[in-house]
Amino acid sequence: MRALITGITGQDGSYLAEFLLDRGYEVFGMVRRASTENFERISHIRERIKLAQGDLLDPSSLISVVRDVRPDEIYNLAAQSFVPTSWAQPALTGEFDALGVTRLLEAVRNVDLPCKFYQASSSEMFGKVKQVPQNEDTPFHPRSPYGVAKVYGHFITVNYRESYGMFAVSGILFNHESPRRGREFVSRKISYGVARIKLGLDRELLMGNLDASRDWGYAGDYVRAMWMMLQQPEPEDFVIATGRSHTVREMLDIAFRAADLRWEDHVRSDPSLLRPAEVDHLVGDATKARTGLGWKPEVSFEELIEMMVSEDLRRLGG
Ligand code: NDP
Ligand code: GDR
Repeated sequence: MRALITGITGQDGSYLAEFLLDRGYEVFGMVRRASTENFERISHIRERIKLAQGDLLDPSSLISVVRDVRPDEIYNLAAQSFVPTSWAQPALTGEFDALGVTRLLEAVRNVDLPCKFYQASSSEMFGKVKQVPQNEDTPFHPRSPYGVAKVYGHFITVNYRESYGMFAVSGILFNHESPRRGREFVSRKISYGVARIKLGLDRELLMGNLDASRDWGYAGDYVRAMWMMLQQPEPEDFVIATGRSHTVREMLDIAFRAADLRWEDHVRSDPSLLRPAEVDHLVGDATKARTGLGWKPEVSFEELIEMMVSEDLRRLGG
């Protein structure tokens, strides 16, 4: 089997590549040109994967990649994935996260390849939630340009399935983290901040909304669900979540305690980190994935945060 992963240099791309290599897949990753290579997360598997140049903005590059690689499965993980940036760069976010999906689906059609297609949809589509917990039937009300773009990406995937009979599925994944998470996201910002404070490199950590609550899981568990969705007899969409929600405050508590510190002694509020419109509370209902795919998360919230703190301490030499 041959898989093509867009966004292979990101958090999920690197875990998914490892997962597929372990299953004997030939793994190709699509990477975009940057002035400096950003292959840190895939350096340990660099010799076992093949890379092809392409950009979600550039239709002909997508056609070339799909035509040259001829994958059995495509995982479209590439995106502008940081929610605050989507207010600063709303049109670019829409180009990547919305129209980029159409461009890639069109490339598959253009090459006329009978491959399976996975789209990385997001719990941010639920936004101002209409129902608690959220499942595959919960209506969307996105609260950021990112969420809006992801709703487009979600429905264009559904539409290509319905219009052309493609095996195209959308995984609605709730937040998932790991030691490879970008340092701008809240979990890694905290784990990295705790490690720096513990080692005397910093004294305080500036934070935004501590009341926001999310359903946080471990990225390694979530990439397994992506693959499972493409092994089903029929293409269907699934919510992937732990079913438990925690506040940012609880995350701070666990992370600082893991380093024998008290968050109240170090965290300061920075109003500039508050978002123009916030998603207050997300919690997913992954019953369909549990019964239909046989998927369940293995790593708990506490284990996840402790793992991230301990890995950042190790990296910083603590
Ligand atoms: P990351 O931000 O870690 O990775 C994003 C990847 O997309 C990087 O490899 C990046 O490449 C690539 N990329 C960005 N723009 C383009 C472009 N124009 N052309 C080609 N590649 C591009 O994201 P995650 O791994 O955390 O998330 C993977 C996907 O899942 C994203 O679509 C995200 O929106 C979605 N998602 C993530 C969740 C999470 O909690 N992590 C939850 C739900 C959905 P480069 O290295 O060059 O920047
Ligand atoms: P999110 O993740 O926006 O949910 O999107 P993020 O970790 O950025 O924020 C989670 C919550 O924490 C609050 N918060 C802070 N966030 C950041 N980044 N920095 C802070 O200092 C801070 N203080 C409080 C936020 O307000 C928010 O409520 C992630 C991304 O991976 C998306 O690509 C993905 O689709 C969704 O998860 C599901």
